[in-house]
Amino acid sequence: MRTIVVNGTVINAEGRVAADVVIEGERIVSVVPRSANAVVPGPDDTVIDATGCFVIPGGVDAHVHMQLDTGTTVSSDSFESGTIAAAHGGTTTIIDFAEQRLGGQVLTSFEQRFAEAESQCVIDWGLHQVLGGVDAQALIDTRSLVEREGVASIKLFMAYPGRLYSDDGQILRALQMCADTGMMAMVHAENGLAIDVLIEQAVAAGNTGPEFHSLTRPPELEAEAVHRAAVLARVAGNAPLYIVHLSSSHALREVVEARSRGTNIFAETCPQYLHLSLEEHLGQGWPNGAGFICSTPLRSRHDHHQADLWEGLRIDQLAVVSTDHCPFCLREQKLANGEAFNVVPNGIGGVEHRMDLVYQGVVAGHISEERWVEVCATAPARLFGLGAKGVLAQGFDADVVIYDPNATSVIGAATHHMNLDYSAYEGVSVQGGVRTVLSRGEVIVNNGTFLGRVGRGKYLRRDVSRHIR
Ligand code: DUC
Ligand code: ZN
Ligand code: ZN
Repeated sequence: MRTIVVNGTVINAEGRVAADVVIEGERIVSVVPRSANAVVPGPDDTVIDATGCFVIPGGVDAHVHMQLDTGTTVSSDSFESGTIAAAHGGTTTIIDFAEQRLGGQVLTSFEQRFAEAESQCVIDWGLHQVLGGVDAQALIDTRSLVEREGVASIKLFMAYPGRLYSDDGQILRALQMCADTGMMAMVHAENGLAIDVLIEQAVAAGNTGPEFHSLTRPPELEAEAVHRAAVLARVAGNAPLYIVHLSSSHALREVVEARSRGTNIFAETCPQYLHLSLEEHLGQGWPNGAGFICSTPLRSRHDHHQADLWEGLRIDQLAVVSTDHCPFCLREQKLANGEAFNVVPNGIGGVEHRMDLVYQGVVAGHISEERWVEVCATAPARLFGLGAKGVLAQGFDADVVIYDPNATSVIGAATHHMNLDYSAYEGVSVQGGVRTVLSRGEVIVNNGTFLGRVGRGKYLRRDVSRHIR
């Protein structure tokens, strides 16, 4: 018995074709152009009509934080609710993080996180390994994770001194390991020591409104950290380097400069930096401004950051759009410690709306449909060693999204599926929308109804990517 998606326009990163997609079990067995011999469904075949729609690979969100324990609170989406929301939005793979903290064990942190996710995910999932305390044992253990658990990427922090921060020496050692193994080093690039001084000074001066979250994390300190990370990656032997949540023109320029020197550097941006701004959103004052506190922060709309990021996506200066989904409810969590920017947990929820929000860049003429597919699915799959994801072609997993370019909707907390009492995108009108989502051949969402099963998501062992050298 087969499932055949007929009459749609199949869009891959490489191009588009009027074609039918034939699925057997969990895999795509053929993509048949309709100019060739028509696919004739058999009596046992399930036929899904995609007339008027795009047929695209399921989205791959390479940066999410489900039920992340910050020490004072836990991000509000569980692996269950967060992956159901992702599925509604056309994302069929997430990569979350196991987090080793200072003094903690890498392998224990991986096992704990694995156990949390395993029984809950409704879509396929993987884990990056955060190193919050780089020492000799942590590096030995992390090296072993590639073979042992299929973990092909680490994450390091240049921000958050005293918590997750690594100094330059620690970063260099970790990058040397990445150069040696081929693991991808994801880096939160902000100069955390300088930022902490600015935060202390702002608080001492009584400047505690939400906008000071952004004003104490200026784009220059993001760019400086990107530059430093790139230099360290080169010195380490050209380690594969991936800058997470890049938010500013300044940081983008450093990525471009480093690439021109042959640095093995990639970067992602996130929907919040493409759509939201310091003035309109973070600058709303209390309580709503708290909902826009995330790091890296939202940038000023007066400074061309958004235009530069869209252009960077168009011309492949930026490789990926991930969400950095890290939701906290507004009243019970964001504001639990009071109204001061420095006590608000950092993060925005958006795993459900990434495909739609990036598609608005297609509607506005910033990027093509092919590039939309590439930055949301194909590129993250390639960069993070997901060989069966991100492409609609024979042999790939049948993660297939039927996307109606003529659908319209308005984003809002009343209708979204995330476990979050507000939406950073409340009231945003969206053109285009997900109609049907298949994960490994199984319809898990159809016309807004979730049809999957909790725990059906498969852990994805990843290999070091062949595409990053
Ligand atoms: N960085 C992340 O990548 N996620 C949440 C908060 C942060 O600072
Ligand atoms: Zn970060
Ligand atoms: Zn993150």
